[in-house]
Amino acid sequence: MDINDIRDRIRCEALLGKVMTAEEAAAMINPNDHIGISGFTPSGYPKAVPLALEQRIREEHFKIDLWTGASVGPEADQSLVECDGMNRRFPYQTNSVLRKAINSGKVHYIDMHLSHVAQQVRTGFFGELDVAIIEVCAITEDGNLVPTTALGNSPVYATQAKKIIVEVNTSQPLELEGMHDIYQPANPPHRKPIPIEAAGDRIGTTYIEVDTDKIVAIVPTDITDKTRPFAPIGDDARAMSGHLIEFLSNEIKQGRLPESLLPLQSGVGNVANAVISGLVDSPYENLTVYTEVIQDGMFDLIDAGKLLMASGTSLSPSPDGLKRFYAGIKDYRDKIVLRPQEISNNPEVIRRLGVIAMNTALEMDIYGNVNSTHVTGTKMMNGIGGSGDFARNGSLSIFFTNSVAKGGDISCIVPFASHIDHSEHDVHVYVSELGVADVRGLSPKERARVIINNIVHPDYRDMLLDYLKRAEQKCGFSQTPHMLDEAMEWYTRFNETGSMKK
Ligand code: 0RQ
Repeated sequence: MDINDIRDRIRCEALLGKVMTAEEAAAMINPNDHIGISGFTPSGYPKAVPLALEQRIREEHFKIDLWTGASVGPEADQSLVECDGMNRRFPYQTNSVLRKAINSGKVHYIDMHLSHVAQQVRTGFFGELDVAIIEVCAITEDGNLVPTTALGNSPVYATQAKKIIVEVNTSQPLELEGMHDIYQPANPPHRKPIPIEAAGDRIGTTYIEVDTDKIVAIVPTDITDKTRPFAPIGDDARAMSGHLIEFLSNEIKQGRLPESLLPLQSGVGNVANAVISGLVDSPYENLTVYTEVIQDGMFDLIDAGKLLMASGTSLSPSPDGLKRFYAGIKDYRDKIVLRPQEISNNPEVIRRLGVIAMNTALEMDIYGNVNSTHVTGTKMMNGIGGSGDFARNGSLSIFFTNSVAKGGDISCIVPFASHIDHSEHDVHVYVSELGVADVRGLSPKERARVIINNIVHPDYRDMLLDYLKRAEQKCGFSQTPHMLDEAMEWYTRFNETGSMKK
């Protein structure tokens, strides 16, 4: 691609002289640089410059630190690992090659709440930001940046970086302009209240304001977002969605929720997408969404006329969902607003709106502590992402989990969770394919019985009830009875025999 392909997208004449190839731009990056990129899920991330950087690293052998919004596509998260060029990475990832590098000690990974990143970058916890690489669909007359399918941490990276490389991506439609709402709060003690009172409120600009002197390169590209397909919606996910609807309908009946519910948040992954899709067949109308990722299920709700407004930081559809979004962008753009993740995941706003937070657990324990990140306690899966931002601050915090994993060899509800991301204090309701455990107002020992009886698989129910009863006797009915050695035996048994069953 050359300058003529993107002339209509660069409206600032003074910047036309900065157009160059990805290789020329990658040559401006130095060994050990801290690089902050746009992108959140495999959407809106730079592609051409990371691929050119990979080639340079293969020849020159050096490493960089990569800061992102959340997971990004393989052009960054896979390529820079395969050439052995990644030293440090935060705050979230989902790539299997990167995951392997993290779990074999090759990459330092900092797994953190997504709403925390911007302030920690501004305060300098991670050192200085050398380069920001930001994907845009256009540059305004004043040289400001119009983002694409994700916003993530782009505003803070563009503001903090010493130099900015811009990728102008012609595969991203110009109709994206106007969908973003960019607002950067000041650090304490100068922070003002964030004036969002409804999911669709707009409080900022539609572009990222930048110092144009810092733009050192503009790279044309047409490489597309590599979004990932969802698993087909199975019986278990359909059952969880049904349980959720029954639970929410009862909340409405009891007068605890309005008929249009409260703004919904739904996490990443197959289960979350399936649960949202299930709401299409629910009786609810005039729904709103205040979340971070907008997945296919939300397009289903918009098409069904049930969703008035969705606020997020990223479009995270399947490949077919992305095509559907592009084809219907004229209708979808008025119902979707994309914000920096510092705002989409902001505890102040989540509490004010009373968000219903819905996230997925890898495993949980009988008292309700949730592990979302570490497989059998030691190996990183993806990361906590935004689940903690929403779970702790939502007015209703719900976690979904299948009752078993790996064909029934693992019980997803165990005596003592091998790693804890969301404590018993953060969660109100647990849902598996078998039912709902509503533990609001219950003490730990009461809670454990409701969890075991309502959501544990029959193969493990008696084992867990037996554990609880013996732990109560042994600990004299203390607040949270445990037999720690025996709790850990569940993992030893799985590692030795391939199953948690006795
Ligand atoms: O493994 O892929 O090898 O088959 O975990 O499980 O059932 O497909 O679930 O796709 O919904 O992902 C928690 C990972 C769930 C996700 C997690 C194995 C299982 C399978 C995936 P295979 P499913 P999902 C905001 C919200 C944290 C971040 C978050 C996640 C694989 O939801 O990353 O919520 N959440 N962000 O077999 C061992 C167990 C297991 C297990 C399942 N108990 N032990 N393996 N698996 N249970 C969004 C953002 O921040 C962007």
